[in-house]
Amino acid sequence: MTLTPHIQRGPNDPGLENPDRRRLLLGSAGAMAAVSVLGFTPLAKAEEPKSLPDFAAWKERNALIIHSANTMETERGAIGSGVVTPSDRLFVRNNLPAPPEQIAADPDAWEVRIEGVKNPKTLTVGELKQMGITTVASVLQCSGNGRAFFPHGASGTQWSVGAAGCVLWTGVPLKDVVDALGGPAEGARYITGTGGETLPDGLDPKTVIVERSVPTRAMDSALLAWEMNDEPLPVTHGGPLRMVVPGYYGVNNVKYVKNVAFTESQTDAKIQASGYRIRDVGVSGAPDQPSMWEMNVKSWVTAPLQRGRKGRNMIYGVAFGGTVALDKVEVSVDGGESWKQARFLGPDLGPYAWRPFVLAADLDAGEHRIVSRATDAEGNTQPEGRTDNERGYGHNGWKDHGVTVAVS
Ligand SMILES: Nc1nc2c(c(=O)[nH]1)N[C@H]1C(S)=C(S)[C@@H](COP(=O)(O)O)O[C@H]1N2
Ligand SMILES: [Mo]
Repeated sequence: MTLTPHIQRGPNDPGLENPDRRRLLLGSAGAMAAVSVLGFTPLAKAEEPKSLPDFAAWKERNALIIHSANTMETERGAIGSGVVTPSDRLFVRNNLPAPPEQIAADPDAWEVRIEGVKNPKTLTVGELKQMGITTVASVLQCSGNGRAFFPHGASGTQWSVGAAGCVLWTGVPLKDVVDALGGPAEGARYITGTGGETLPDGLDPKTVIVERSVPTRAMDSALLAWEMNDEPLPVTHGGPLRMVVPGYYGVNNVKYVKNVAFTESQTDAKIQASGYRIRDVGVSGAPDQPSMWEMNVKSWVTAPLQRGRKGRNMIYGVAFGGTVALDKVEVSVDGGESWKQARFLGPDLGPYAWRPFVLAADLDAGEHRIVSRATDAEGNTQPEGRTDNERGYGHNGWKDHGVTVAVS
């Protein structure tokens, strides 16, 4: 692309003779200025090298894209062929500043209040550990994963594919806890979990608190987890205790959970009432719109991403069905004209886990658009397109998630 013919130059403009040189001299700020002359709004300031925030300093810097101090995304190429996402590569997303590390100094002493059951009770993690235990592999994915592909410029973190990972969660089945406390109270329709952050002063708590309600149909799979990937759950990911709702979008997996209540209605916290709701572009969030609960079927290619060699190429990716097991994944190396079924790789860790897949494909020299399309066991297949919506949630269209690879 050449900007030259469109730039309106003044007589003293240093770029008069050579616009490329002008851009070099001014760096990216100059390039931005040139772009805005064309009528585009620059998306971001010049890229500065960012470092990990303190609460996530233990993460693998090179595997992450740092969007902000509260939002870090896994690089598309950092997933590899693994079933389980290494903890130090997993994305991070905080709506509020993370609580201090000290909350996990004595993890067994952390308390959670269980309400809306026959016998409400406050329990420590130490006590929970005596009530039952299970390990579940589940995909943790932010509702806005794929937001960057929406052309209307949905506000929020511009996640591509990396606000997701597959994690082993260990803890007590919520059902075991509820049964021990006499079962849910009459009329309970939702499970409402409250995050343990200290709320900022001077703001209405309802507008900032992380409190989420999910339907009681999630009770049989939900757990209160104290371990992630076989290690004590780090505060970064919700330690000492997290409510995990397998197959549900990230936001429902409440970190540092301090209250779990069986309720007749959904919480009126903003994050539930108007946040995380699917609505048309330009429309405000409201309680009657669909809430981000069960995830939909989705997949994406993780390698190759840019370049391939003429001949045989191993194409890798990951796929999952949300709360439904996967049936198959197909891959196309011609942008969706023709498809071949990929092979699942590694052990099947259950319906909530993702499945890495691989397809060996012979590629001719030239550009290839590589896309993948997953189908779950109930016959739901990823659509080709996306459903535009105000906040850019739930994108599982296969077309946008493809990669263009130059083969030589
Ligand atoms: N207490 C609490 N729980 C929370 C959040 C939060 O800010 N506070 N963020 C939610 C959102 S929007 C997502 S996507 C996931 C991110 O989990 P992670 O940071 O462990 O990757 O946590 C969810 N649970
Ligand atoms: Mo999220």
